[in-house]
Amino acid sequence: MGQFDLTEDQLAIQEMARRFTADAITPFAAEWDEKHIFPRETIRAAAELGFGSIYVSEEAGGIGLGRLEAALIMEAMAYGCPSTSAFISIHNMAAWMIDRFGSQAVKDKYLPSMVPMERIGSYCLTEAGSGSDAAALKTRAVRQGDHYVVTGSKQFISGGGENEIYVVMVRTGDEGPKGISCLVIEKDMAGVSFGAQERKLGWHSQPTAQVNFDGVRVPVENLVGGEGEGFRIAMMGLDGGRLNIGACSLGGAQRCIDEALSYTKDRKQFGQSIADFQNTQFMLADMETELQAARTLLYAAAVKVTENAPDKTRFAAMAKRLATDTGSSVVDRALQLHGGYGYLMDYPVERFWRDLRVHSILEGTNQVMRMIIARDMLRQ
Ligand code: FAD
Ligand code: 2MC
Repeated sequence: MGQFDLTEDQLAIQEMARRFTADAITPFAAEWDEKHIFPRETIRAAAELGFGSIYVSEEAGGIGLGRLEAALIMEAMAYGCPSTSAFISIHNMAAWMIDRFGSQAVKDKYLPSMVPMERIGSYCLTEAGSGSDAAALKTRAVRQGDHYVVTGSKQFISGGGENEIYVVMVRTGDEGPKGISCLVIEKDMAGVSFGAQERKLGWHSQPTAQVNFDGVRVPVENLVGGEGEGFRIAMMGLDGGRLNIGACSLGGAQRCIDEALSYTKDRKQFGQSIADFQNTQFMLADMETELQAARTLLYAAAVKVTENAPDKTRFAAMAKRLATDTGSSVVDRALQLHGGYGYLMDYPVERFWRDLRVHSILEGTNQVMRMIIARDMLRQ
């Protein structure tokens, strides 16, 4: 408590998210993982607390908070289930893009049902041929009268097949980032279809699938921002998404430190608790130190994104890189401290190990984060 000089309000939000997690997420997360259950009701319950619209403006029905508050909420929920927390983060990113850049018409059409997560949003950037090189995307939207006709395919879409709303980056112009626009497409529009659910190492509480568009007619009013602004909007969405993914790693790693503390105190070998070995203590000390350092950077980056600081993108990338790498490394060491039991599904650490692994890959790989950081450094 009192960390990072959090205000009374921020501490209250953190406490609310922790209580919600302890009651509604932690007791069920292992089953969601094992049986691949998508906890739609729990997600709706999170939205009742405002967690589906954390940085959507109050005018649009959101709770209008900043990115540090979002990070606190994501971190708290990830203590129970990083996969579910990250899923809610992606919805927040999609809703924010509509609120921040959409016309009044598109906001009125989608936000009233997205805020309570009656309709859940996906973010669609990646394609089979364009992952890290996102600006090379090929999904094409051709204007015909008052509609765009969209054809193409998006790969690895979180919520694909389940979610109702798809915020999709499409090509309306020439090659490169300036030819990209952002369109809201609905699950039920004619010509939308989905690939099979991907079989993944982790993130089992949420679906991932290819989303296909075959001549989908989308009203022009569904454009978010102007034509050609889609890439910048997508990247600004990711500035916040990357903080949240980093926060999910922090929360997951914190849980594994707590699990390791209690396990190493209980487990006896050579006639003593394994917590009494200096090696165990030094490992725990390093895990705690590294996690606190990553948390401090992430909270600082979150404040920069809230304040729209000129170096916000670099800080979001640094924080995502450090928090996700540190989170995975901490969880790996917590698993080691559990010995063979850490490898079993009877203990939660193996689930966190699997769930956190993808955080170094998605929302921009950690190599892409380094590219963003170094480019910004060299520009100065
Ligand atoms: P590639 O870009 O092919 O990269 C392969 C390797 O090459 C990586 O190690 C990468 O770092 C490296 N590399 C590439 N370029 C460079 C370079 N210039 N310098 C150095 N190294 C480089 N996308 C969405 O749009 N929406 C989603 O909801 C979504 N959800 C996802 C959920 C899951 C479970 C997963 C696994 C992915 C999801 N993604 C989503 C996609 C994700 O963002 C991409 O997988 C990621 O951006 C990497 O793209 P890629 O997989 O094509 O890898
Ligand atoms: N905010 C505002 N504008 C930005 C921006 C940001 N964060 N990042 C880039 N831009 C602008 C940039 O200023 C430039 O505009 P201008 O030419 O007017 O100056 C334009 O966008 C193009 O940027 P770049 O020249 O940097 O584009 P480039 O193609 O070289 O590289 C890169 C961009 C590599 C940073 C980007 O493609 C990227 O982030 N790749 C990773 C893809 C990714 O993160 N995918 C995540 C998918 S979502 C997901 O995984 C989920 C789980 C939801």
